[in-house]
Amino acid sequence: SNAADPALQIGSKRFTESYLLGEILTQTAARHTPARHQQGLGNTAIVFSALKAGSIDLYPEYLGTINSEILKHTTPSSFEQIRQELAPLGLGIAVKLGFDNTYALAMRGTPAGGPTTLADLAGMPPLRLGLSHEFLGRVDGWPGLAQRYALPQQPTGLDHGIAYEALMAKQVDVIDIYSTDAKIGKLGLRVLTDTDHYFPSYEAVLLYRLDVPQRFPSAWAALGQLEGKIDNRRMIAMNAAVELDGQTFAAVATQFVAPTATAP
Ligand code: PBE
Repeated sequence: SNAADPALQIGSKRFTESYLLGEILTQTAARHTPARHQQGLGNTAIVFSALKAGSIDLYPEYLGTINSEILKHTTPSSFEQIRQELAPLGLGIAVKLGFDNTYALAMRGTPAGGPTTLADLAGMPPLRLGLSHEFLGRVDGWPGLAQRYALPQQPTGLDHGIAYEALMAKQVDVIDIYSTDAKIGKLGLRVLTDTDHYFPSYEAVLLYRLDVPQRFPSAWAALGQLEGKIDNRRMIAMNAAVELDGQTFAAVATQFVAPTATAP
């Protein structure tokens, strides 16, 4: 509950997909109750703090991120275990949206030869890794990855928003990608196989304050209808509409929430 504004407060992190999902959730809720999108508040830690503090009521998050980055577990937990662990904090998870946005490392799609797995990077110390700031410090990020695959490189930090540009400009050779990013396919990147299954699954869910269903019952029911409605293909296509076609977050979200027929 936000003292300054009685509307349902929805947050998002600072990358395309999170903005888009925040907008979809806000437009969905706004059909039933006043709702406000606090866009791109920051990284996971910042948006989660806003949730705990009550300055936002809910935001889209990923199960692997909740387990690793928020709860700091080094081994996977089930949906039910995570739900139970969040309850004493006055928080809950619900509404699996239907897609999984995992981390991976990727390189320019050279025609043939070169590394194809994360393990292959171990034998290539000169490769320049440019990794997103949050990934560099996460429990499910670089330190554990380097240890798992005995990787010798010293990565530099970059903002995920410029990672693809830096890769294609050959400023770096390897970046971390989010598997639903539209540019992976567009640029024909080579995604390195995680043969050891280092990365957990990152199914998208709503992370919310437990009083939301009582405070905003009809909006909450509408948000529940989003369960299973966004599969990986759909999410990639919506990310592409913003990142490759230059559409606004609001327009892409509206097309999802209240689709209008497209001209033949
Ligand atoms: N992810 C993968 C990260 C970024 C990329 C979506 C799980 C996260 O926001 O937690």
